[in-house]
Amino acid sequence: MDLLRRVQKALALVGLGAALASCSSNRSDQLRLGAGIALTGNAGLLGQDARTGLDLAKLQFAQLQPRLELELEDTGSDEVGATVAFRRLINAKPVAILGPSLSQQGFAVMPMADRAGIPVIGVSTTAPGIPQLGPFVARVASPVTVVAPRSLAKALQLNPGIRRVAVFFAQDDVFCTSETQIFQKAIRAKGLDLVAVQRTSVADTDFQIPITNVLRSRPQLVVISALVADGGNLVRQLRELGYQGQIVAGNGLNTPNIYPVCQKHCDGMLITQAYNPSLDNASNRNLLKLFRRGRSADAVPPQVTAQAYTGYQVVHEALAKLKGTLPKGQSLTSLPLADLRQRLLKTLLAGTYQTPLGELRFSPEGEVVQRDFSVARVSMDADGRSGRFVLQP
Ligand code: 1QQ
Repeated sequence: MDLLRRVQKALALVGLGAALASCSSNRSDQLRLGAGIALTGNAGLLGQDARTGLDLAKLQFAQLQPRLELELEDTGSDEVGATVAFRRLINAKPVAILGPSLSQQGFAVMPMADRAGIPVIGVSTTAPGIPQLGPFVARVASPVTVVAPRSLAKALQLNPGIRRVAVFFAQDDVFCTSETQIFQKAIRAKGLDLVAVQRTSVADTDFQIPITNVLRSRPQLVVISALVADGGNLVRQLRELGYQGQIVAGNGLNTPNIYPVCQKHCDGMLITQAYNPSLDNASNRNLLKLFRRGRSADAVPPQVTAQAYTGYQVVHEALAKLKGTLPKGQSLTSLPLADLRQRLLKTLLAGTYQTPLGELRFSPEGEVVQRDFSVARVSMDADGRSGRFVLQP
């Protein structure tokens, strides 16, 4: 018997054992947290950022109660892969699930978790309608309705002469089709001329013909709603075919993993950010410290890394808070799982969180309420391989 047990036993004799037991590390409060993320396919470059965030959160919260065991499944980048991954995750009986990466997948699989009574928290699903998929659905990624217009406004502020705007959008991705609607509405609201609306596909790699068509309309600003691989190629080919105007990129291109795709041609793109690495709060300081281990001292996490970290953090904090409401000595795992999930959802939605994304809370529907956003300009180094997202004043 180790020393702690001896002391507990002795105290039990005088009725203090239960109190001490609840202060000591409680192994029975190990809970499973599922995550379904696109690690492969055309959103894999975004999903890798999410995996980094989950790995760092796992490190950050490893020593804190309750202990979370992360069960990560690769959803691929389509609905079929996401359905297989979510079936596995649901069978693993997690307390909650983070993900999936894409709204296109979310509309297919978040209702599965919802029907199973499992809180499911989107960490990068930004299309309108996600929180409304069911009572157990929430997200920490701010909706594109809030995010998209900011980069357009910044482009006009930096280039006040812009009148002629063209948009490209991937027609086979629900996030891209909703984002372009928001961009197009904002373009019209600002009295600009929408000179071309060009459909593409997330599977496209060659954009010569659509670009040639669009450039005939002589746009001064091109706004792109696509995912990383197709969007990055589109940016590169736009420049190679001679386009010199401003480019505004949507959230699907919001990762430094785009650098190898559009290389030096990524330079100058504007993208709204729901994460500001210079935010000075404890949670962001922890994230930066962990992220910089093994990287340069000024390395900054991508937005999706911060969002995935935040998803893990809010679940952990809500569980810890819930644990605090239980009678002394009772563990979370002593609750029936369905009850635990329901109480987690209620606690999660009622909380306010200090996260790397700033202060967050949720609407009763599970929509995230976030205050702070910025717009970044991509600045590529001379080698055309590395670069930075530079926040604009
Ligand atoms: C969505 C998104 C993705 C493009 C980000 C990973 O915002 O699908 O809703």
